Amino acid sequence: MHSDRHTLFQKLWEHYLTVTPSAQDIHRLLGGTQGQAIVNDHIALRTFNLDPVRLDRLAEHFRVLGYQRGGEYHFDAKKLYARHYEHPDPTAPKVFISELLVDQCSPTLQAIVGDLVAQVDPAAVDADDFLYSGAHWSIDEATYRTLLEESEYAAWMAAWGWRPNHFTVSVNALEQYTTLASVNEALKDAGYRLNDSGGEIKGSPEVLLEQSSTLADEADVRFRDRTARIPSCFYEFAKRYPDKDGKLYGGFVPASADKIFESTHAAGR
Ligand code: OOG
Ligand code: NI
Repeated sequence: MHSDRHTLFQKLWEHYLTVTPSAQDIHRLLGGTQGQAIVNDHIALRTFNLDPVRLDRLAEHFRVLGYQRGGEYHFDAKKLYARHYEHPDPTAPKVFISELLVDQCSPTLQAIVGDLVAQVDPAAVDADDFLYSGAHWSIDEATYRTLLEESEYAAWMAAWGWRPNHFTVSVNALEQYTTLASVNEALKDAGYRLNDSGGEIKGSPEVLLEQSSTLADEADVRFRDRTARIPSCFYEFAKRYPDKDGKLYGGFVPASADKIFESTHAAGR
């Protein structure tokens, strides 16, 4: 595990960019006209609720860096459970980690995913690079398609493995843009497609968080039998509002998160 937060996030960012080139361009688009660097609100990671790769094991990489448990979130229809982690240093990005509740899925999915996870060396889970180590297996395209019919999340994990699913621009920290709507307009003007599941803007000032995201980039994944272009990772934009004590809300909103997950869907492209 990394002993330095900045090194870990730098590595995560580099690996994210290899399959999400639009993030680098959007970074420039939103930050290019100002001296200040883009602030990352949070990253998200995905996993399965199977040993040795459970949510808790991923969270351990952040716990050793001083992160603490935040809220927990349930997504019954998608069969997902999630938690967020936050750091006493308010400039540290938050971390949103979800896991697929594999035991609630079909016997076919359980068999496929069980076989993939069995190929992970348990020692690799604690290694420095685990959170950006990708897939620890090789699958054929038909297996990917079988998973895709039941759970887009499972298929995404099978194709991409462990890597940050997205980074998030803190709109609060942008100088040129004050509203999420104006960020969205700039992105669309530049030709980016937004995830409009649940509307382009998820959440509201009332729930203290507004979010939007691009539709995931597409990147080549090497299946055992052939290489195919499939959705990879996306970029998110978040604006937080102060609670009644004047403190910026630091949690997540389940109804919004439920739609953000769909940024990796291929439907409607
Ligand atoms: C996470 C989706 C939820 C948020 O900010 O609400 C999320 C994912 O797609 O893995 O990131
Ligand atoms: Ni997010």
